[in-house]
Amino acid sequence: MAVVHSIPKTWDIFCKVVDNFGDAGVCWRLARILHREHGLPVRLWIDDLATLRALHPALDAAAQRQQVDGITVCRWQDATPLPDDAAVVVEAFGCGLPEAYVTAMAAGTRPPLWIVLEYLSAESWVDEHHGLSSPHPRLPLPRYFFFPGFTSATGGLLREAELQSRRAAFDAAVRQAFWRDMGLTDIAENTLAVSLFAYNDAPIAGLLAVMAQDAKPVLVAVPGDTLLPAVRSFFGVAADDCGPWRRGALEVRALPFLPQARYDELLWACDLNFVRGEDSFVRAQWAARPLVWQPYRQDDGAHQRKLQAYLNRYCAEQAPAASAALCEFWRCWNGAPKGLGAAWPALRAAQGEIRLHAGRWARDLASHADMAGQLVGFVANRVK
Ligand code: TRH
Repeated sequence: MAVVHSIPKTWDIFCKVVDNFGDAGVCWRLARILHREHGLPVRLWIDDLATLRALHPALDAAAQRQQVDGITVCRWQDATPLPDDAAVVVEAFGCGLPEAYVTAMAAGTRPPLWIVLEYLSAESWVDEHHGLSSPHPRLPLPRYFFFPGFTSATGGLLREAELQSRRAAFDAAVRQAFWRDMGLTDIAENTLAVSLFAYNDAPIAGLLAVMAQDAKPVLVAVPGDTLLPAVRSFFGVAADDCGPWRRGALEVRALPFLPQARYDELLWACDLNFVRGEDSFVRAQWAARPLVWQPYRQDDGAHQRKLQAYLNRYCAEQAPAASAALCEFWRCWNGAPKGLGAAWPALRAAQGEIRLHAGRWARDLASHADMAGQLVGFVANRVK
């Protein structure tokens, strides 16, 4: 009688949270898409369940192993053994793999395919490096770089299949209901709604000061508590003051840190989104709304190169005046805060054109294959 071997196909994703939410945010999103849209069994090994829980509150931060939305979420352990069914292992952002797991991979006859998932960048060198093999220095293990990115030569961007329909269904009535849920019932018709997510070295006081001078009402929603000390200091209120805070045209509201899916809704509800790092940056692009990005600071200044490379792509097809206003504002936000006083009115004046462009940009990006789908295809071509 023929022996039928079941083909192993489980994906192991390894994630170490360096700081902030981006590492967990990207890995969780990838895990969910692989499972929901490609039917793959996925295990997410993560060393910081509390951070993941902020993104997905249904998670138990104390559990060693749990099943959430079809994903097996495991606490990272250095002694993690290699499960029999592992077919693909994704090492997120160069976090390394547990030594025991790697040793077992090398000893096995059919080691899982090892993918090193890299950070997102719009720099042109990414096109040449995406998909390159990266042999392990000591062990005979096949390993490949996978770079997300903005061109068809890269691995693309994470995008759920239902994202566009969810966004399209977010009409004026749903938007109003969203604001109501956030405790805001009285937003005037001509208000500029802004979401503010940034690192705490961003020039928050400078931004709030220019917004307070605006000719129209500006509502700034701040999710999470990172920026609240700077906001309170701008308004001169005590550390336990929860707002809302008002000055001139400006009103600032503190929001809780939202679950990942609700954060999308905040981006869709706003006219302008300040975002940072990697995942919120991508989501703001899918929101098809004007955005201002603060890249994650790196000691060697690599973040400034990333910023410029992105602006070069983003502004290439934009009307020159709008492009100049946007670039100047991003430059001020990322290191030249004295210029914000002039850059804000210029940004406001170009807002209509910048919004149209944001829609075109999102449509153009959506014409590229999404990252999870590309990753599945990449693996299928190598695992026979
Ligand atoms: O938190 P971040 O600054 O993460 C960063 C970057 O990923 C950076 O590249 C990396 O080196 C560093 O971490 C270690 O920003 P990012 O990438 O936007 O991740 C934030 C996540 O949090 C994203 O998934 C969106 C989510 N989020 C919510 O779910 N709710 C919220 O209310 C907010 C503000 C964000």
